[in-house]
Amino acid sequence: MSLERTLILLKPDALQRRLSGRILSRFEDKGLRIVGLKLMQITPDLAARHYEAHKSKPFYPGLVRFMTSSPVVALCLEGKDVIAIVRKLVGKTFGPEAEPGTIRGDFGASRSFNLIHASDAPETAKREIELFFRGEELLEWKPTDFEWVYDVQDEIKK
Ligand code: FUP
Repeated sequence: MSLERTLILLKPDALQRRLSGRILSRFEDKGLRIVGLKLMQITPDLAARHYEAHKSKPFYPGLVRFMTSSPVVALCLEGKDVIAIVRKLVGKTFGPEAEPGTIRGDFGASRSFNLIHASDAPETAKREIELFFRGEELLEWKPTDFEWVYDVQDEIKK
């Protein structure tokens, strides 16, 4: 089974609104494995590197101001198809458009304070994880229910 990793940020509004525990529970409830987790203050330099693709957009200065305004929780999750699974749990970019049942759909009503970031592809996940975590901060471990979360029947049959 090939596993991938993804970078998630609980943004300043998630912490200011004391939603981090409930958002973290969504990922644990789904059976995803936490391999890295920390509270941190994003510097303007780190925000610029993380959002370099948006540098020329009109919302960029406000986005950097928001992301550096108070602490965030950085989270690295590992699992099979974890990037796509997490994007589905997170929902569409803007709260008013995100489906109920998703994190942004359930907790967000803003078009700029949207609670959470999640990597959108394997290449961006690798780049973003390296921006936010040192190698030794990511731990290898196997939850005891791993075979129950990921049905291994298909692999046994092979
Ligand atoms: P997403 O992948 O859903 O996080 O969204 P994008 O990569 O398109 O945008 C990154 C962040 O820029 C969003 F989380 C919010 C912010 N943004 C705005 O504030 N205004 C916009 O019009 C678009 C994005």
